[in-house]
Amino acid sequence: MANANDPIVISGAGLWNPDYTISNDELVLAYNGYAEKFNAENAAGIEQGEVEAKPLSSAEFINKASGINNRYIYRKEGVLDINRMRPILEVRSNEEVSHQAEMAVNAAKKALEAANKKPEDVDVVIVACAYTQRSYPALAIEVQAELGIEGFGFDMLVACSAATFALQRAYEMISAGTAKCVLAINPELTSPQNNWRDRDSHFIFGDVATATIVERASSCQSEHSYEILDTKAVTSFSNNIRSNFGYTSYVDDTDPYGEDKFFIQNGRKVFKEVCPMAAEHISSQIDALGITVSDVTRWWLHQANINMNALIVKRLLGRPATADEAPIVLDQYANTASAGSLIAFNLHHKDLQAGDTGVICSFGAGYSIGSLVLRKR
Ligand code: CO8
Repeated sequence: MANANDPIVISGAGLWNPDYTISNDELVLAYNGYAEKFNAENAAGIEQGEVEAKPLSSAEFINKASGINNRYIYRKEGVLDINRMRPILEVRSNEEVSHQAEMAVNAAKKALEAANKKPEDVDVVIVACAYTQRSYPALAIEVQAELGIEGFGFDMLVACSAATFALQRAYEMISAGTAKCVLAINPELTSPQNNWRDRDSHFIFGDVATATIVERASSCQSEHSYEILDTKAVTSFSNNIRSNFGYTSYVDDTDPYGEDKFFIQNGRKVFKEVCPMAAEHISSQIDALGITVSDVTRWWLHQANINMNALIVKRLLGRPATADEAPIVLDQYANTASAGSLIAFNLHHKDLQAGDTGVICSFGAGYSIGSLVLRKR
């Protein structure tokens, strides 16, 4: 149960960046090389109207439409090869740690260190992200074994809201007494699901891993901790962001690598529909807590599009937010699915003073929106 004398806190956060990056210029050079080759090879079909020509991309468009300039990538090899246009992930045996579990462990170690915790202090591991590289055994159980954690672990998928929904689960388990210390991890390996041959979406995603420790204040030994004042989640079905790839793809008698199996979206509709939903979600949550927008020092928002973030905070504040109030990380990280708001949290929380209030909010496919209101201790 929530206990005013012993609140539930976020006591540590970790961020792990992959070794490689791809700038917009590199990305556009490769995509345009691929498109020009495709158009040359299909010149006759294009001429006769049987094949659609591939349009060219531009770094200027990407920056203006999304605010993205760069993205981290887990494996760069293959992505910029115009004859491949997808990363090469070396196959690992069952005895080796899987790629996504490795990303998760890297971020988890940083969160444990920030929270001043040892693996034996943790009793639940949640791996929450947009995709898991296999169905079972759960990645969380592999991570548990890698770190030597006792207790239990499970995976959960809620696209861009996976991280905030996992933090809500962590809060509720601690509140119910079924867990004492939860490690929630978001290994966002988006690059295998990104359609690098699609001009409209090839620039959107990046890879990263974040992790967070949630526990009671009474066990917290961290320099920076945040009382969780409230959590809120909502979902509302929409076909505007989809990936149809799944375990039935093999038996569908359709192309398991067809266009609809990648990330696909109607970006304009998403923009128009999700911005008001997210702003309303947050404002009603903080209203219910008796907090006003001017009481909020920091907005750690999901990072999909810079114009979306600007619009949402403008709706909330009635004026544009400063970079300090609503930090942007997507210029360097791109859209990292559920990890975006937690990258912003990781990089921009230590300067808050005791008593300062902040809001973490994610929004995306589903549609789904998840948010937490925090107060620095
Ligand atoms: N270069 C040059 N021109 C381009 C390019 C490009 N790369 N792409 C599009 N254009 C053209 C279009 O064809 C169009 O031309 P025309 O006007 O002649 O038709 C013009 O530029 C304008 O295109 P858009 O209308 O599409 O441009 P927008 O201004 O709407 O910007 C965005 C496009 C950036 C996609 C924008 O709509 C957006 O960001 N929307 C919100 C998207 C969003 O938040 N989506 C959430 C997705 S993430 C999620 O929820 C879960 C995903 C899980 C992980 C997935 C991992 C892979």
